[in-house]
Amino acid sequence: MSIAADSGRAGRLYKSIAKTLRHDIESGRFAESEVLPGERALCETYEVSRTTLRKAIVELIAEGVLFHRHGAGTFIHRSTPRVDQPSSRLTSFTEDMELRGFVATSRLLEKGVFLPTPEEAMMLGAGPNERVFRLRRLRLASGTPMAIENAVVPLRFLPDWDRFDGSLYDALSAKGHRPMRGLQRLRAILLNEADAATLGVEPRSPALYIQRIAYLPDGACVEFTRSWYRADTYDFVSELALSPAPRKTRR
Ligand code: 16G
Repeated sequence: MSIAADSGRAGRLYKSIAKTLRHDIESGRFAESEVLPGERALCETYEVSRTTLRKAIVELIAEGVLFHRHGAGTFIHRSTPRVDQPSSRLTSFTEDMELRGFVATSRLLEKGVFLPTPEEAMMLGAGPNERVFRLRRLRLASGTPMAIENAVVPLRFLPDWDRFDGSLYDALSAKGHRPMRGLQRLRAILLNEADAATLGVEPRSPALYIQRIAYLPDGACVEFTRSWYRADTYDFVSELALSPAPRKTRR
């Protein structure tokens, strides 16, 4: 092939990768984070070279779909404001459903031990070579699909992960690693096609995306979990208390 024809093909390729990436961002493929996955992961996902990927990213930055923060990576531009909603009890799905009178069950979607992604390592405060147990499950309440959950736990807290079955919090408790404190962040999203199919709803149905980081009493991070809860079946309730009135200042 001539050099001109070859460079023409490369030009078309990066345009088509930019288009696919734009579509994936819009359909919620990267909804769990504002940071675009790393170059290596993206090159593998889209089966392209770094040069082609970088050109596609530059194009999307020019369009305002992505933006680059020096030293921090490439971010997805989301214009909708987010609200942090505090919650008061650190319960498991099994406990939550039992409290409501449902039977909690799960369908296993993925289970295994991996090296953490950069995002997982950052969230868990783990080193890049510290192995993690990854668990992706469809959670059901008396047979109704409620949520998809991706839990990541440093392997040292659950060394016999291959025997895991049932409640994650029960398994951690049995090892003396019951999470004691957590930080949770929620936002509304539209489900992508695959997750919607798993949850048995129409593509682009609304859902609550919940990210939980849970800690042990000594401050070690034991869990980083991302969940997609169906908006039509789940009410998220927060207990509120009157806080002392702010003191009036004299003018
Ligand atoms: C809840 C937690 C999730 C935790 C799971 C354990 C939310 C949003 N998430 O679903 O972080 O991993 O419970 O449930 O509440 P399990 O003990 O029933 O497996």
